[in-house]
Amino acid sequence: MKRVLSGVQPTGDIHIGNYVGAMMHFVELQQDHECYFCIVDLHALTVPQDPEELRNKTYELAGIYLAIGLDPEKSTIFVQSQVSAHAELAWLLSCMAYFGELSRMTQFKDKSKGKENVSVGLFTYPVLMAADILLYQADYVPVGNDQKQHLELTRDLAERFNNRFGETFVLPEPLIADVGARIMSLTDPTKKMSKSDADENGRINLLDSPDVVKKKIMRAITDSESVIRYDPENKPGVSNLLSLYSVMSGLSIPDLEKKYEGCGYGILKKDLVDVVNEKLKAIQDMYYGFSRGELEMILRKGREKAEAVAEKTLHDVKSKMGLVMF
Ligand code: AQP
Repeated sequence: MKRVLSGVQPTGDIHIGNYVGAMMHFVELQQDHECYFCIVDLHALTVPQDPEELRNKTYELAGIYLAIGLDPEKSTIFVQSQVSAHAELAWLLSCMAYFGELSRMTQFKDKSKGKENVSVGLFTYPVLMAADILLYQADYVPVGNDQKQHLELTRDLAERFNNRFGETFVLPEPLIADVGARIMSLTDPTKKMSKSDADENGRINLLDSPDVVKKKIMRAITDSESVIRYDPENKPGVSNLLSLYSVMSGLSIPDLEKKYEGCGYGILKKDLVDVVNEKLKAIQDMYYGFSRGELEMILRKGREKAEAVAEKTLHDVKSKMGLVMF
């Protein structure tokens, strides 16, 4: 069975972009793949976090993983920092990664722009991500479009290691959806929907109430043409709504264009509110049913399963690199 690994940071509010770009695919993949899904709290530390908030968000994300349909009997769900092999392999790989290649990562450039004290962790973030993936010998990594460059770096590092020390790592392939891999902000459809965007109205959070969802979608930026057509370059706002609608409803974009031919944006938005709220209700009904004790039990089991696989890879890597093993 092919292996899958992916992770989400327990920061901010998990939004519909995270869901349609990555998380909803986790649920499909667990049916016929050996899946590992982690809560990447070490990645969250690359920018300042409030300790109590980070812990709460970690439990929240565990609950969301289960609420969207991840089944702990099928998928291994765990917290990254609880499997120390992630940090260890990240160090070993960082000794093989080049300063120049990390400097070219666009996410680092975006997140460090204009900031004075940028952590070294933010710079080496993609190496930790490579360690997450390579430890589990993952064949596939379902991610949103923004992670494509990091995946390429992961493959480069794996290849470099294999060439120098012999076949060790599987070269992972990104799984990036055709529709929904880059959901844009509702208030500025030229930038991606993001947890760290100060403008709350730009994103729909998975735990938003129906009224809040309605307000955000009805206020979403469109254009003055009033024609419902998928054209991301000239009509980024409407195209973004169509992408969301398509992924959430299962209807294709051409079908939606046909359905709303001659209609105004208001009708499209109103229907999208219903589609989104129906989906979020199902997630929220599940989410609020888990106790912290139940979540801890699932995460503890996940840690044990993940650790067994990760330790095996780490042992092999250390031995090949010439570290003393006894
Ligand atoms: N707007 C998006 N559209 C589609 N997919 C997206 N992802 C993120 N934003 C979008 C995908 O969600 C997964 C989890 O993301 P993450 O927690 O690792 O952090 P991120 O990519 O940095 O996401 P955010 O929401 O933009 O957070 P901040 O603001 O903290 O940077 C990933 O697979 C990602 O591709």
